[in-house]
Amino acid sequence: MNPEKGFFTHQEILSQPAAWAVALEVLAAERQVILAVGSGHFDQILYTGCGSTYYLAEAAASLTQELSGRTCRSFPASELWLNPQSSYSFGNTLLVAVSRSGETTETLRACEAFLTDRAGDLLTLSCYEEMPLAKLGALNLVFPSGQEQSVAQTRAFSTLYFGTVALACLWAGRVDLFDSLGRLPEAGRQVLNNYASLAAELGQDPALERFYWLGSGPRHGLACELSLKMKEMSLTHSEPFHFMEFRHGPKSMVTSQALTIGLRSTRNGSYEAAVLEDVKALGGRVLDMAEDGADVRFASNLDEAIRNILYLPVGQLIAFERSLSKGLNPDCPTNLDTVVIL
Ligand code: F1P
Repeated sequence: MNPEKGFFTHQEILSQPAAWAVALEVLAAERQVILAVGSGHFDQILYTGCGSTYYLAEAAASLTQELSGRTCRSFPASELWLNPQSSYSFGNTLLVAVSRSGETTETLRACEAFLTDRAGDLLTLSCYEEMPLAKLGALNLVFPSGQEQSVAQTRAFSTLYFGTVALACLWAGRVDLFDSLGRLPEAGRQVLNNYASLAAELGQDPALERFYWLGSGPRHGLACELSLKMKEMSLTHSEPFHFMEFRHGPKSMVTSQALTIGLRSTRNGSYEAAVLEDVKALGGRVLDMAEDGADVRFASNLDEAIRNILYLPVGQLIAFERSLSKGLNPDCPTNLDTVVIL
């Protein structure tokens, strides 16, 4: 008998905090090797992936540069593979490649080309140790707790992202932040428990037709990922923007059928809240997610650098609920494959 629609996706979303706790055990065990790899004299650290894991790469590059001060950039794997000259300036490079499956062709080709050119060292993060990517790096971090049945990534994304946050903390010498990662699973459970019903209400609201996701700095890549989830799971038009960019044209699209979700930071919270107020003044719907004083309130008491993962669960659940409300099956989205093999 086939499981009910969305069975796997729902389990995967709800089990993310437990997956993060298991991932932390992997990272703690590899801590010294991670420090050794990151201690190299690199001119730049590049992050790469495809689809969800490209957006993860963007979020990871932004956070790592913010914390460590090192030059960090992100590219889709297809760009590193097919347009290397216009993608990255050559120099001693640490390439961090992220892939749930570990067998996406573009990611493998990008890594193989990088190794052939001897441009530096490769570090991989993936979920299946038997897959090719987990054999290519000088260090291959594998997170089995991120494995999932569903096509659209949720638990895999957040678990792999959790891994890159830990790398950023260690490479920045922020042992304090690394040590506080252990508090994220409980903070994630609180967000899921407190806001699953709000996510269901918004996901099931037939008056909503389109979604805009606003995030800046280390949160922009996460806004892109949540927008992709809405597309993949529910076939809904959805678009991410840097927070302040929304006024420069896109806000013209605001109507009462549009929900604008803000991944609001603490650092720039007042500027970002003003954008959401502008959206409300235009008659648009708003969901404000932040550490405090928001519709979705994390109340984690964790440093802003390590709590960005908490924006993911509610956004994932909104997409999941909308998919079901449209009679779709988020476990196997239309037109999508689990892995793109060329
Ligand atoms: C990358 C990816 C996913 C996407 C779909 C197809 O997979 O593009 O991001 O949602 O599942 O594959 P991977 O390299 O992370 O396994």
